[in-house]
Amino acid sequence: MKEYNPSVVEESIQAAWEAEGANHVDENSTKPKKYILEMFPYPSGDIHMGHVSNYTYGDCLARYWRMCGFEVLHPIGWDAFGLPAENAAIKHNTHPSKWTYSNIDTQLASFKRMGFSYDWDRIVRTCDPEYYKWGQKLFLEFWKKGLVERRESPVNWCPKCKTVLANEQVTEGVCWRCSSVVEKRNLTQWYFKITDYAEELLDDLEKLPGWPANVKQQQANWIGKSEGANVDFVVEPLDGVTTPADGETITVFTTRADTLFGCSFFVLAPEYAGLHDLVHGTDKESEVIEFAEKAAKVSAVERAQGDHEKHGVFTGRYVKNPVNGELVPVWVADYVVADYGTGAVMAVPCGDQRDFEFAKKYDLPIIPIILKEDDPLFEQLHGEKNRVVTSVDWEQAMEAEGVLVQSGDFTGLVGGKHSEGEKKIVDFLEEKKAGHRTTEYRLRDWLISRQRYWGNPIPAIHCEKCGVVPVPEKDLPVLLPEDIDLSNGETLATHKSFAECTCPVCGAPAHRETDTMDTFTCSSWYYLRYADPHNDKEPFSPELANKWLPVDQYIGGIEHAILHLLYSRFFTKVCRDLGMVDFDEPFENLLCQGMVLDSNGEVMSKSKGNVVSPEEMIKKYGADAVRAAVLFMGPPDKEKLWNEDGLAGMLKFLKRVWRQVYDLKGNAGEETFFEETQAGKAEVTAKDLIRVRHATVKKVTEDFKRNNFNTAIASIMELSNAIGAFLRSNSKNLRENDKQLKDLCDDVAETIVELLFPMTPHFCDQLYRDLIKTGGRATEATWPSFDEALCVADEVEIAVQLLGKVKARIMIPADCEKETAIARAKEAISQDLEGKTVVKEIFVPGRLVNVVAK
Ligand code: ANZ
Ligand code: ZN
Repeated sequence: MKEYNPSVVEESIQAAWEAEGANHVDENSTKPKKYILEMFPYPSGDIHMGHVSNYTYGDCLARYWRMCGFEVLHPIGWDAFGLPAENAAIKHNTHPSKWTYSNIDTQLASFKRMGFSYDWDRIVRTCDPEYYKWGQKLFLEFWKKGLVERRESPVNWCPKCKTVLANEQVTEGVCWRCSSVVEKRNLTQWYFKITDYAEELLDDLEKLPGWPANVKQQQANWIGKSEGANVDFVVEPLDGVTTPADGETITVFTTRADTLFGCSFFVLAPEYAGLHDLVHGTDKESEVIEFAEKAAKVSAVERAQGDHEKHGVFTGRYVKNPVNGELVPVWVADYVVADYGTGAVMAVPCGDQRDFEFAKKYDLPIIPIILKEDDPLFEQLHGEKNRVVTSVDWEQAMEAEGVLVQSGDFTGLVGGKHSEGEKKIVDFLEEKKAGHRTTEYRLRDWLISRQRYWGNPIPAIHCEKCGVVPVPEKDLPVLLPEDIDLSNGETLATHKSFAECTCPVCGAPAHRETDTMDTFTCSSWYYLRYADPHNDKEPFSPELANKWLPVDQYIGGIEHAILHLLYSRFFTKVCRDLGMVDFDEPFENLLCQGMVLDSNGEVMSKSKGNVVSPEEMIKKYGADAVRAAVLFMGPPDKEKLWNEDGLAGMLKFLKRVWRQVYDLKGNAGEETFFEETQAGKAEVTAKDLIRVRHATVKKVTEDFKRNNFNTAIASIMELSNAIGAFLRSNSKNLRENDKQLKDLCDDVAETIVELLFPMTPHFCDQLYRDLIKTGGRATEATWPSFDEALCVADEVEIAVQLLGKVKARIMIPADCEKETAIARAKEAISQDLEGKTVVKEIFVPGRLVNVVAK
């Protein structure tokens, strides 16, 4: 076939791959392994351009590494549980499984149409009982290990999704999925104790040099390690009333123990457990309790934001400051978070902006105990151990480092986070047994139960006598019942035959747990299952997991920087501690792809009507042109602007390469394609072509190692330009059947086809089978090698300009000095320069000399 016709080529090559079982992983292979993985899709409907770019990057790498002699595991599957299926089912009166499986079929067909080289025998769908059974088994293992807990606490409830959410699924107070404002509810829920791994999850980020720095930073911030101290304050008894809190200790967490002498009040979170005891029977009781109930509704997120108006009320109680015995008034306020530290704060308005604003509002003293040397008060208070200034009228708190003043024996020390002052005061507290060093993490346990149908059932049973007991392993999986009428409001909890069961311990009638697991539990270990997808004895064999993992290159969206990636790291560490794997981190290298935006830089969305349909583009230009154009749009981690012209251009480029390969292989016969275009360009000799060929292979190889697919394509385009010029310059010799030239042509044809293969596989495989190696397959070709010595240009062509106009082209040594280049250039245009005076010469190495003359 002389003209490239994408649809014909792609159809026939895809049929060939299907028949040949291409990309099937050989478990017995002795080659070194690579595991290339893209985050598996959610089966939401048709594929979109974001899918196309994400999976094309992965496919390109998988194909590249296969060519480099690796046995490559490149699997695909579906993250198939989740709320959209349930909502769609309710809306269209169908079953979530029907909706899900039909969307999977559609996406699968599109992936095949794109020519992605997955091992189709390893498909994992998280809603298949063969998969979720093992998720339940892992749950039971986690439970045995003490990593599962049921507890009552205030949780995030999304009123629209009608389910609780993990902290990670609430951004600035709204649901990650539907953007409804999340409410706080006190509920008993299931948790994974991810906090047991907080320290390791933070420390091991250092073991991930192949991850983008911003993702690691986001994880570190989310885990939020704070080193500080717990400080004990004792509740002062009241005159006249006795309360359960008298003489009891209230502990605060502080990172700034150095500021203890500036503590002018004390604040408890509205949910603080000991609050009732504190005010019980006092005349403040009803006022405080009423306030606390109202304030508890301010979400944790808002409290942490610091910019909302703070409210508080005095409890009437005092606690004793352990460093100076001073009595400090205790307040309740809505800017203290219940589940951070101890839920109690020693307020130091001179050093903390939130305390400062609260002090201003309620007219509490702002005691200056830390000063900068240029502070107007410094002169007076420098070295002053006693409190002589009791309050200041500052504009804001001083949050940076400074020198401690009015701080007893600690006066004069440097104060601040991790400062000498802080160390000395904590030492003092430890000696006095009034405090100790401690570390706090912002990370909370992972709330995994969801009150929704379309998820993995939590394998537990509630028995009146035996309590909450695990479903015995032999009874796994706990199957989701098929017969459920969601549109009539039926849930697992109201589904009788599901919810009613017998206790596996005592045999009494019992109640099955009707919560399902957060779908993020399903996506936290699917990459392990791919190593052993059909195992019906265990989630995966440790041997196979250890063989294939860690994933060498993981590719996905930046939106998973915290959620999925953190949870997966946690699962891997637990599996390691369960003896199931012997590595610490699941993903060695991470590529976060940038979004594909429309040509105006806007997010593509159905509501905006600016969605580009991959299927339509494939029809118009072919899958290969779509793949190459997407790769060519820019660096993978940057945002990309969609431009259909790029597709047309890419198709044109492929057509040209197609003809060039025919020409190079001497198959053009009489009606040759030898290019006539580009008059005025320099000759390209055999020697030049050899150099470009080697230099291109070198460049593309380097580009692939850094995932720079766009520049790789640019280099291949330059190679094609050189081929075109070479064919034209040598058309006569080529027709004369020169043996040496013929060998060169063969080599260059094979090289360009192989270089392009990871990006445009159908196109290349067709050329390969037809022309490069009759009967061969590009899927079995090896990556071309290069000779370093042949990559260097000994001579380069540069343009010689006079006042910016090209007057001549000359060849100069590639490493030519500026002076020599200018001299040679002037020589070449000596006629034009006659009678003129040269004012300036500009030399751009490898490109041009511009002479300015009058
Ligand atoms: C006294 C103090 C003085 C503080 C000062 C800061 C500056 P990070 O670094 O984020 O860990 N804090 C402690 N528990 C809190 C809670 N449950 N809700 C709101 N705030 C809380 O923050 C630690 C600091 O946050 C602690 O140190 C405490 O205020 C406050 F000049 O103690 B600090
Ligand atoms: Zn029982």
